[in-house]
Amino acid sequence: MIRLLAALALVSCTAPIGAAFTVSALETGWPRHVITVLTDTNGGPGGADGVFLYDDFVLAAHEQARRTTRSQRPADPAQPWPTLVLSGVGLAEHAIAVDLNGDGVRDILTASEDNRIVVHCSPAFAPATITASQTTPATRWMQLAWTSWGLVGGSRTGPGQIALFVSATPCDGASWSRQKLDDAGWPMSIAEHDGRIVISDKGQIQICNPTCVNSSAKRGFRYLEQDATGAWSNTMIRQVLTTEGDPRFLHVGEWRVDGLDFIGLVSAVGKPNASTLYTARGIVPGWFDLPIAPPASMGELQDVEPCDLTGDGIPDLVYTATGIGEGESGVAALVGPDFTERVEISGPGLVKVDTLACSDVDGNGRNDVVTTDETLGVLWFANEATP
Ligand SMILES: [Ca+2]
Ligand SMILES: [Ca+2]
Ligand SMILES: [Ca+2]
Repeated sequence: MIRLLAALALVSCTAPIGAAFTVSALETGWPRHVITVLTDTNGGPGGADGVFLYDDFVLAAHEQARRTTRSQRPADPAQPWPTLVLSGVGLAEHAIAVDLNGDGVRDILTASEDNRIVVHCSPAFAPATITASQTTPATRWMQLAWTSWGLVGGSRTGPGQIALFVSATPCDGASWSRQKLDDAGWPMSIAEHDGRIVISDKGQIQICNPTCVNSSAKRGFRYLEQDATGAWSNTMIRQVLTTEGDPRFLHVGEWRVDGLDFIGLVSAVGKPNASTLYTARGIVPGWFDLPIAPPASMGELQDVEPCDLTGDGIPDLVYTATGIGEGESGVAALVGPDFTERVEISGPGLVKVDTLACSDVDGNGRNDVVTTDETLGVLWFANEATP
């Protein structure tokens, strides 16, 4: 661990922030653009519970509006984004896009908290509920991932579960089968990496009927792995104690530091001990933590993602928050040596921000930030520094 920390420090110190990059103040933030805003079922402004970025479009799951949206990036992304609004999804929590029927157009799958996963196949995008997702007792599907094995869903309550769904005719909702792979508490993220299914789980004790399950043993980061016989095993990478906070959205990837390759997980940990857990393995056996203090003046941490904002090729860390207090930020970043220089992205005035994604939305050579606020809708913030 000491060697890794030294390696990180060495690389960070020898890589100055791009001269054209501007560190903005909390009062100002970056220019904000609206991608999609829906009216919720109470007539109020509707944000989204998750935003997911693809090559030239953004998916968002709008729980309060009971909709999933697919917004196409226009030539000028500061102009309105043409949006396909999909109904029949109920309490939409998460959506993914994958071409299921082989026509070259990505179809859309939505995880819904009212005990269903819904598929919308091109070209009509009519909703078809995957009947195998309608469990007894009911469960709340929170997360989806398209993997080498098929569709993996994660749910909470009922009790929660991690399940694999497969179908030879996936546009037919009745054709899918479900195989439970593991119990779950409150899945926040599911990702395939290196032949495994990696999960972040809040693991809260669930109110469920008829059986209540104390899922605290699932709190943290773990992976599921299939052996040669087809059986699935469950390995805890890093348990997160209640005294540490809640594991939130997880990002898993590989990166190179000082010429060495690492596999790493990064996740925000919410209250009480708000922190960033950068869990890595590489030059030493096993997994270990690289805790990083998050940006000051934010609400409760929700997401953190490695993303190069400064243009030097070295990932910076971008954060979102919920429970944002007056004068606090909802989106901010840490850049520079050892992630110590704070960059304001949203400015104050946001309420509850969810997942984030990085992409050069406007093509100016710098990564921008796409996210959603509960009241302002699906947004992107322009990184206007010139490369
Ligand atoms: Ca398709
Ligand atoms: Ca950078
Ligand atoms: Ca840009």
